[in-house]
Amino acid sequence: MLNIVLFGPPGSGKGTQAKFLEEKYQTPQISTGDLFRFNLKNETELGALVKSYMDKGQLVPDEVTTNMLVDHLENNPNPQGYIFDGYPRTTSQAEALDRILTDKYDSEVTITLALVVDDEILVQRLLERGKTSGRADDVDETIIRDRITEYYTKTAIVAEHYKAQGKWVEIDGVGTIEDITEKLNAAIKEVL
Ligand code: B4P
Repeated sequence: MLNIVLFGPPGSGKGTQAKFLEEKYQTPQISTGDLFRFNLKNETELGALVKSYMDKGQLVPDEVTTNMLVDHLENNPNPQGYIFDGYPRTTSQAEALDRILTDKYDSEVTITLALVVDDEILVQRLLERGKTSGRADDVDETIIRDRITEYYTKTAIVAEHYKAQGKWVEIDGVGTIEDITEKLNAAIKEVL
């Protein structure tokens, strides 16, 4: 299996790049953000549960997020692997992903690609997306900054988990979308 973790702060280009990688490697993108938004849109029980967290730019509790991921994996088997976009976002999620891949697939994360982008560029990108995305968490600059703070307080530490496993590669996430895709592909080529 090729299991790629796309990592980075909100607006760093994870979702944007996942689409290209998905096509090239035939490994489906799993975006926990997209899965939550699907539940919000369809007014499911899970949607009602996560709405207040997402609207405020806070992380959804680990157990809720991991249970949703496990369900999604079970319903979408792909022996070739996956692109994890926006999961894990805490060390507890990173440990859960290791367990899930080992127990269910006798596999592991192949590589973690971390997109590095300056905070002010992140804010500008997300405000720009907010003009058309219809996402409540993209329109208010305070909420966007809260999401970035959540990243530094809860998510950035996940780097240590993957560095300890020798699976951490940082990629400059500023530049054209095509240039960044090329850099990601070059890093993946090293581990194939
Ligand atoms: P996500 O949906 O993951 O939101 P995101 O981080 O904003 O998206 P992404 O980072 O993929 O966007 P992209 O850069 O591609 O999460 C939303 C919320 O869901 C979280 O706040 C949390 O509440 C919840 N959640 C999700 N996963 C969770 C988890 N594991 N645990 C707990 N809670 C979780 O795109 C940003 C913009 O930049 C786009 O407009 C794009 O066009 C632009 N862009 C991309 N690359 C560019 C480039 N190179 N140059 C210029 N613009 C670029």
